[in-house]
Order: sequence, then C-alpha cells, then structure tokens
Amino acid sequence: MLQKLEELKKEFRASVKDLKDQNSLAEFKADYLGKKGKLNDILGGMREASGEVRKSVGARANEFKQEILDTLAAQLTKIETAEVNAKLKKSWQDITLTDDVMARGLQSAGFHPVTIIQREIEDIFISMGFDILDGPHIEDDFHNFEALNIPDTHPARDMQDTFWFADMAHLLRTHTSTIQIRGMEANDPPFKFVGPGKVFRCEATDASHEMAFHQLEGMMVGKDISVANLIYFMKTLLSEIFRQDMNVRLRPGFFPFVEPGFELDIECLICGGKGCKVCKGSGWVELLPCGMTHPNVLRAGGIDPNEWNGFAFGLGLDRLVMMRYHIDDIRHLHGGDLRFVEQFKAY
Ligand code: FA5
Repeated sequence: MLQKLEELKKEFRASVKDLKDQNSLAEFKADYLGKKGKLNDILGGMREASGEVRKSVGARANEFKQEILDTLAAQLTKIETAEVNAKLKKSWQDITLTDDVMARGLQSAGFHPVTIIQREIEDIFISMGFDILDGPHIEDDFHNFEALNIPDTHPARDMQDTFWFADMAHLLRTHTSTIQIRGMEANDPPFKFVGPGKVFRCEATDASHEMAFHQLEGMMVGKDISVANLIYFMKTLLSEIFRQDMNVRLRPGFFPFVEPGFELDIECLICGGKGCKVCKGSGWVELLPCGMTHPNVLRAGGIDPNEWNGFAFGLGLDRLVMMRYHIDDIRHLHGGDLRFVEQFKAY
C-alpha cells in the first residue's frame, strides 16, 4: 500500500503542473480525492491490513491528501491570476490616445435654467434689502395649512392636492407659503425676505403643470405697508427679469392667507397672447399670486396685526423660466435630458 501511495504521489506531482484551467483542476481533484478516487482506491485495502500498517499508511495518506489540497489551491490561484492577466491584456486602453469623448474636450458643467433664474431673482431682492430664507420640504399641517388660515374644514385645502405621509400629520409642502410662517417665527418685524424652493402636488401633468415644481415666496412686514408697495416690488421683479415691456394684468384672487388677494398674470410670451397649450388658449399665464397678509396669519406667526401689516407673493418659478426662455412645455425642465440643460450655461 505504501508503495502504491508513493507511486500515486509521483504521478500526482508530475501531472498537476499541466493543469491549465479551473475545470480540469476540479476534475483532477475528484479524480484523486473523490469517493471513487485514486486515493480511496488504494486505501480500500486498509480493512484487511494490520493495525501497525493502518497507522503508518493512514498517516502518510493524510499527509498526501493535505499535499494534494495545498497544491491544488496554489494552482488555482495561479490559474485565476493568469485568467485576470489575460483579460487585462485583451481590454487594456492607451489613455494617452484621444477617444470620442476626450476628442470633444472636457465638458464644463452648466446651471439648470431654474437655478439661473432663481439666483437672478435672489440678487434682485438682495439689492432691495430682502433676506433669503429656506424651509423644509417635509412639513407639518400647521405650517402648510393651519397657520395660513386654512383650517381642517376649509374647502381651500382641496385647491392643492397634497402628498400626505401615512401619519396624516406630515406632508410634502404644497407651496412655499410655509416659509412665510417659518420667517415670522424666526424674525421680529420689520423684515422682508424671499424663500425659493421645490413644492409638490399630487396632480396630473401637462404643458404647464408638474407634480414637483418651484415657487419663490416673498413677504414684507412693517408699518403701513400698502398694495402700492406690493405692486412696486412685483413690477421691479418683472422688469429686471424680462428687460422688456410686458403686458400684465392684476385681477382679484382668492387665497385664505391674504386679504385682499390678487392674481398677477403676464401675457403669454410663447404665443404673444394669441393662445397656445401653455396658456391654455387664454393668452395669459398665471404667474404671481399675491396679496396683503391676512391678520390671522400674522397672529399665527406671533405678530400683532394691530401694530404690523404686510404683503406676500408666491411666484411660479418654472413658469417664469418658460416665459423667459420661450420653453413650450414644463416637462422639459425636469426631464433630465442633458441636451436640453446644456443650452443654459450662464449665470
Ligand atoms: C399658491 O401656491 C400660493 N401659496 C401663492 C401665494 C403666496 C398667494 C402668497 C398669495 C400670497 P398657486 O396654487 O396659484 O398659489 O400657485 C402659485 C403659482 O405656482 C401659480 O401661479 C403657478 O405659476 C405655479 N404653479 C401652480 N401649480 C403649478 C404646477 N402644477 N406646475 C407648475 N407651476 C405651478
């Protein structure tokens, strides 16, 4: 048995070097160590052997088994390394050569048109002494509705289709008017600020409606603020942004958080007022709802309405961007098509 074992060892050592891939390695292992393999074949005679022989053959056989396992493991590493090297050799790249992308040159990143216009508007308001405020996307009922004079039972809640969280106490803010409340909570009057940001509504999309879009809120609180102040700031904003004569119209608008409330529309610049899918054939685009802050809202923000008053507005930022760049479908703005966004590099 010992002699057979030695012969098998020799045979193993001679042939293991020739194994070139993982499959033949696995077959080889089964051939030597499998149930019906060569080693067991030799050890089959152990039953009839004396205790002394069993002991010495058993010990040698175990050593040999370990040698087989170690050698195959080392061989496997060799084969794997050779396979990886072969792959690398095939797919190597000369990075000193120009490929298609490199030949076109590195592309410099630009700004999204909503960001461009948002920053321009922020600059306009900063130059008029306004602060810039922010607010959370996830809001509570109080900041989105209650404090804005929209109690639980108020029909105006249906005007804005809301994404509620399962607890029915939190929601994705439906408008940036939440920033009015946060601004009042954080500041003592007099103050004036604008607050841009994303808002969310559960509504069907079309050429001028998105589910996630941008607004820019504005609020001014002081002594004896009037509608004339409000109109002055709205006019300044529009003339700075469009730098052209604009046809605008002011009409009454209902929002529970302002009294009186207005809708400031601009003549549609896509069709020049003739009527198109953006303005739904009316020739006018709803852009800038605004009004004088309702006393209940000031009270909810901790401000005494007998001493202070103010105005607020909520600009539809995406629609302003569409008018400024003559974009005829709001869905281009958030479609993620780089060819679209790349056209707006400036800021
Ligand atoms: C509001 O959200 C009020 N919070 C605005 C406000 C603020 C009024 C302060 C008074 C004082 P409204 O739901 O109309 O109002 O939205 C304001 C603007 O956002 C609209 O004029 C429009 O330009 C834009 N807008 C509304 N819904 C969408 C939409 N689905 N997609 C894109 N823009 C929209």
